[in-house]
Amino acid sequence: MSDFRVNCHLCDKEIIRKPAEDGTWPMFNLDETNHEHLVISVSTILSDIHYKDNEDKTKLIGEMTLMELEDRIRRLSSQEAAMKIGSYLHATNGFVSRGFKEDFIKKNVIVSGNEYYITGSLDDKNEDTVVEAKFIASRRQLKKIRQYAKDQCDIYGWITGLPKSKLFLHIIDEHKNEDESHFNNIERGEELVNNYIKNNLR
Ligand SMILES: [Mn+2]
Ligand SMILES: [Zn+2]
Repeated sequence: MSDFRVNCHLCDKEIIRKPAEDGTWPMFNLDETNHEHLVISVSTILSDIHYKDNEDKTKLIGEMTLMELEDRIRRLSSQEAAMKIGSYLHATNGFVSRGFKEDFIKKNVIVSGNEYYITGSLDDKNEDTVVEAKFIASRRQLKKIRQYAKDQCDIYGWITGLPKSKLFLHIIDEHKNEDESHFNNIERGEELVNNYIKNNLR
């Protein structure tokens, strides 16, 4: 079995990675004890803020619980296809991924004695500006997605220290952009992260 020494992409400590039978690559300390972090992606935090519903998931809808029904819909509508459309639209508009190393951002935070790594991926940046592109089906969704993007940039600002953002907001069915400049509210970004952790984890 091949295994190799790398630096942890989160804490930078030297670790060993080896393939597991399920195809994943778990991380180990040099003494081969598990090397693990608590990781929260920025998109998890944003979905919690913008797409949370408070419905009881055990409620029966016909034969199925709401949770089973949502699961089935998700499988049918293919999350993967949705992600590919997103990458395609980003790429055709010049937001080509520059690779994991350039796009990946992270910051650790300690809340009630636990360390969490908050991770994200930038569409682009220049010296003092985060660039976030959104492809919006129609104008009806503009207001909601703009607020989502601003929250996202506030958190990215907190992670990177970059003071400004450029929102590239493209409305697909009008072939029109509603771009906007934004000053990252870094304190607010930090507050969104801390609130998510306090409300969802312990
Ligand atoms: Mn984007
Ligand atoms: Zn680590």
